[in-house]
Amino acid sequence: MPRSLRAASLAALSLTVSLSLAVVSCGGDSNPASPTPTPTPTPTPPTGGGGTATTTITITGTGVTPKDIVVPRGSRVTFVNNDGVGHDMNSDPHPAHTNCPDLNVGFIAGSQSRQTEVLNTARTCGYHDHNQPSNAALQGTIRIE
Ligand SMILES: [Cu+2]
Repeated sequence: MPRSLRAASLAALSLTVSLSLAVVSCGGDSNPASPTPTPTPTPTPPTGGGGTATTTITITGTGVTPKDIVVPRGSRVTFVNNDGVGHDMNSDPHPAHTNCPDLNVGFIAGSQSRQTEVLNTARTCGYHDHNQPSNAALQGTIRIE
């Protein structure tokens, strides 16, 4: 074996050994200073960009709030109509409402609320007021995670 190749083999071998040692020492070093697990922080509602963590959407004269929400799978979402007039809330697309039929709550009279079916599939569903399908203030998304 040429001298340079032999040196390279040795270097490769020693690299392999030190990598293995690094993996072992890394795996065994799981923060020995804190034996008690860190408490899970309370979820903070505004998640920014990805939608607000809540299961309630409120309708007023200025539209829906919050427009975009995030819910865990298995949730129901409640539409609360605090407007003086009725709103007909349904899944996109208008007028078929077939993307997420579980959230087709239909007509909600003023001062009433309606709850969706249990939302079990992880996906993002757009919704709108069927009586004002082009009113962006009455549109939003529900992201099911
Ligand atoms: Cu519609």
